[in-house]
Amino acid sequence: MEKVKLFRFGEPFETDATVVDLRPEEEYSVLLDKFDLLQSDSKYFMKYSMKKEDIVMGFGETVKGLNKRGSKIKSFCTDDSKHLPDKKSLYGAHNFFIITGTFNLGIFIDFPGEITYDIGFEKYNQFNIDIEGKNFDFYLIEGETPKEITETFMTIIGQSYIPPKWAFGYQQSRWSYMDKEKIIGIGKNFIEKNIPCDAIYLDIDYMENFKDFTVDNDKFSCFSDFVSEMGNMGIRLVPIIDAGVKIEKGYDIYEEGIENGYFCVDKNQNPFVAAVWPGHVHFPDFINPECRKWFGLKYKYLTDMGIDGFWNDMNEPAIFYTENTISNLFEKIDNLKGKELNIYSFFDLMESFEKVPNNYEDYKSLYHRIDGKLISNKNLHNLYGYNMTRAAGEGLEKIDSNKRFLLFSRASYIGMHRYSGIWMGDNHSWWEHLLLGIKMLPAINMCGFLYSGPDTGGFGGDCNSELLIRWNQFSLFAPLYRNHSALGTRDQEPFAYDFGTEKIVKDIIKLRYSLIPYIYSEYMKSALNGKVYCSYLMFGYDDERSKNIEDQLLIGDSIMIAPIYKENSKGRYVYLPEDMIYWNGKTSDCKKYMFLEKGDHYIDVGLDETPIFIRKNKILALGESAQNVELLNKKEVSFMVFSESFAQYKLYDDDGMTRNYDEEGRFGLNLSVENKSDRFVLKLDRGDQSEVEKINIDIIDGYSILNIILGKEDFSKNKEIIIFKEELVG
Ligand code: MIG
Repeated sequence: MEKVKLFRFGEPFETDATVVDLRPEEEYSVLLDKFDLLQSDSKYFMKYSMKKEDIVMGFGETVKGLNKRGSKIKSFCTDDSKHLPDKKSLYGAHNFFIITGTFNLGIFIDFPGEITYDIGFEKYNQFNIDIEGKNFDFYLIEGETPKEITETFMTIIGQSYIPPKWAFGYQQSRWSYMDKEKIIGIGKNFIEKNIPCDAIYLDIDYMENFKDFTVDNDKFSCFSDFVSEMGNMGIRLVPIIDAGVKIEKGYDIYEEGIENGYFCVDKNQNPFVAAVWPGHVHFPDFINPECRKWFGLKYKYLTDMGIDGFWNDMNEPAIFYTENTISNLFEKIDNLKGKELNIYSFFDLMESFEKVPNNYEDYKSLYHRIDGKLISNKNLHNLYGYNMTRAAGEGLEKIDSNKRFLLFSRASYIGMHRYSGIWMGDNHSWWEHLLLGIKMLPAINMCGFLYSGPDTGGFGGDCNSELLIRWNQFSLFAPLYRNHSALGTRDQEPFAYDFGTEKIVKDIIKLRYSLIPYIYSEYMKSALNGKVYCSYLMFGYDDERSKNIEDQLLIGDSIMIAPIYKENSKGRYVYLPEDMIYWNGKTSDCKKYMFLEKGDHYIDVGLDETPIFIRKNKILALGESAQNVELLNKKEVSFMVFSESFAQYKLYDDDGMTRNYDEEGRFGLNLSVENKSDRFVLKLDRGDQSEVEKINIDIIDGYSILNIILGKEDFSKNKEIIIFKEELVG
């Protein structure tokens, strides 16, 4: 931990973002060497002069690319469904970033209130940090590379959330699956059309009047039977839980919350009232551990009926309106009625509408009760969604301590990554948002959230066939691979288009299932060893070009991807920092491998091709696709090997359900392939609980492919298998 220095300012609120106990530095000189520090009565300001070559990266969920220079970012969890290029805040608040240039430095500001970062927006070289408070922890993390810094950071924030293996399957969602017949029909479609699918989502429509932990008895009658009926099809249901609790006499969650004082309050200590989906609601005070315990165990209502996954929504917390904001608006309208509006009063009126939801004044007047004191939400704002999801995570652990549940949240703060994943919120069916997801996933990974992904196809707006195809070709590499769309938009399931589109999307989903051995293995090794699963090229290469590339990503350790994100593209340019093997992602017919030398290339990419690059001296593992994760054939595995001199792969596996992670490699398989002038030397080591019986190896040696099939008899420990090139070629 010598690489991490903690500078403590005032008396910070305990966020539990980190898991190690560091002694704060006594001297601030190391910090003051880098930053100018200014303060007012209520705030701190930090200033850093950027050098020309400095790149500022990280910050998790933002609308920006790899390098945040030129941006303004506000760390304040916000529900805003228009992710336009100049949006300063999205749903998460992730205060970890790295400055890399003349030196490398990681910074984490553990402060749950608002922080504004001006990263050369006002002035080209000036990086200003405005912290809306005086109590926070400031971490400086040293390291040789951004990768090393990120990994050190991950050791201080603790192990990332691990979902069940089925959560790596394809998932179908839509806001407006109005009744169970609709969902059964969707499920049947997947089965009949042989499109793999592991889960269908229940959006707010399944609830009775949008009340948490209720089920609409009309449209979703006999709920547990419905859950098992879907289960028999191999499809799990994942219901949504919202932050606001409906105010309704007799509704148990409301009554218990009131009785025990679990709700956030206003300045007079009355439960704070806001309006969201259910109408008027109170917000549970998740900062209070008692409230967390109570709310977390409520998930049992649904787990008892067979549910084993959840998504937590609206937990920034999102507010449609309060009495305060809505009456201000009405007053304004009343005052203007009958008068002639000039341009100023007209636009002022228009803007007044926009100020109604998620108004900062509302967060200021929303209070948490902590140790008998009232603390405004504005000071702890970014902890709200985190603690709702922590409540769920801790509750689910109490409900079944050894079971893995699927859990992800919309709002987040670092620390929550130990309990769940996040999805990227309400994106749009725009090509720009396909690219945005590509740029965002590695930044989110850097902040500890390994389980993440975009709404594939886009949430808002209508998605056309080509966009759906290209989006799936990217999302298939994201840990969370979910197609989701909004009420009122066109249907977006793979079969809602023409037959050609359906066929292509189906093959992409099948490619995902083929790659699950690798995706799961890489995810698990990353989570268990404190590494990222998905990263920018610079995490693997130190050349100058790689430092600035954000539209090609490393997925796990063995492959690079270069998704197509422009409409009507027939291909794209890629930069290869080293020799690689290109594979077009086809598993059966038209499977194409190509040896590509280090440097720049233009690759043709047909609509049905998914560009995948096997890195030098790396091995990609894969298997056959299946209807769902449980049905994947564990007896056979394939490897694509690019061994220029020596390549090794450790295929991780485990039971996928319990928390008994396989640290010993019992379920795994190790393969190494040494490339000597006249022969390949293979070594294989199979864990004693591995079910693999047959191994299919493609050694891609420059322009030729050697195919080798190994059976059980070849598995004996430390046995070398020698294959002479002469025998095989020709
Ligand atoms: O105000 O539950 O981001 O995924 O479909 C919208 C309805 C509320 C926002 C979520 C979205 C979800 C939608 N929710």
